[in-house]
Amino acid sequence: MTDYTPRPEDRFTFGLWTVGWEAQDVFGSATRPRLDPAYSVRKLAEMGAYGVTFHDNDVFDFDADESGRDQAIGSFRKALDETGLVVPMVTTNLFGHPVFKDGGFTSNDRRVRRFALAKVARNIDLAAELGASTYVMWGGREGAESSFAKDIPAALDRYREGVNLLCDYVREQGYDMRFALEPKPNEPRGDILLPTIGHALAFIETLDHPEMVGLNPEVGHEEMAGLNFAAGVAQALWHGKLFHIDLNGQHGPRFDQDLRFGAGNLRGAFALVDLLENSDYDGPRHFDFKPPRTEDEDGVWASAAGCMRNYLILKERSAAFRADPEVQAALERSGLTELAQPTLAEGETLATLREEAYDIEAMATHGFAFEQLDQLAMDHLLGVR
Ligand code: GLT
Ligand code: MN
Ligand code: MN
Repeated sequence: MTDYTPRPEDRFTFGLWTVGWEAQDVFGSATRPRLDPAYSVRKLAEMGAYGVTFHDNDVFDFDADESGRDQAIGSFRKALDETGLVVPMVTTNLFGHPVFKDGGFTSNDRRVRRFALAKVARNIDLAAELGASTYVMWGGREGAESSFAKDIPAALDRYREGVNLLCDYVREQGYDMRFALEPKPNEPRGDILLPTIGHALAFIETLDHPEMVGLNPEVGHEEMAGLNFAAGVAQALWHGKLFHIDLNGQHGPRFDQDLRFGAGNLRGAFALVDLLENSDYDGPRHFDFKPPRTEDEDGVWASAAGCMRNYLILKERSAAFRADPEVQAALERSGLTELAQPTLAEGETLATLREEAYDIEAMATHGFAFEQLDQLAMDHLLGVR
């Protein structure tokens, strides 16, 4: 039993843009003032976080001159040094400025594509300087509203060209860094390229250095597409491609809610924590949420604390679930051990199977007891076991 107090060893990280979101949306202006990145760093450190992540323009403005940029980075770094917070991941803002209205790597305007790549390369230098080992690419503006506005194969060629160039750059510089693509089906574009984990996994295999590129899947993004996030993450792990993860909450297929982790689909969150905690993923537990527009600054920190608390509660629930002898018996009864066995035994062939006598009646009437197993999971999640 724990008191659910987050500690740096829990490896909880937050994007500066999450707690720092001023809460402007499509229908209304900001409801909160801007937070100084150094202030957010100190606040998150006090709360037990391990690190922070950022887009270039979360730290310095898009149009900052050299001295403005240096000053902003300096004050941010000072807060990192004072608190011991680390920066495991960095990313680029290729979506906010009007220049990126048709995307960065895949804009129909070649000048924009060239500028976007230069912007990323420059920020990769900063990421390396700060010790980040993961560089996220969320192509939120890489897409279209009209099927006739984007030649998808050509856009994917340009996407691949961009990622290949940046992989080469990281190799040339000798940086210890990998890229993580973040899929999303739509919003802000009507349709976004690489919309799901599956699309992104297939794209990665076409790259010059597929080993340098993995995924940064986000709970809400897969659920917006009606997909089971834990199942997608399990497949990403199976491919060795879970490089990073964005944790948040979502109520099914609708706009991207970015709720605090645990809100929305709680059963999905339980399955996810159970998966992560029993996997070999040892990267940060990164929260990419947006404290709702109704909240003042206290609400922002309450929301951030809730993300970590919910993760720790679910982690404890998962450990109790796995340790329960009745659960272990139920897993056995449901055939989980059997599924782990190869279908053919040593020396057998398809011919062996064709000659085998099958008791079809026994197989057809055999119950899998998945309901008993699922109810045990539910009991543990609800804290009654
Ligand atoms: C943006 C988006 C997130 C991405 C961030 C990385 S920015 O807030 O909604 O899902 O992870 O670019
Ligand atoms: Mn995200
Ligand atoms: Mn999101």
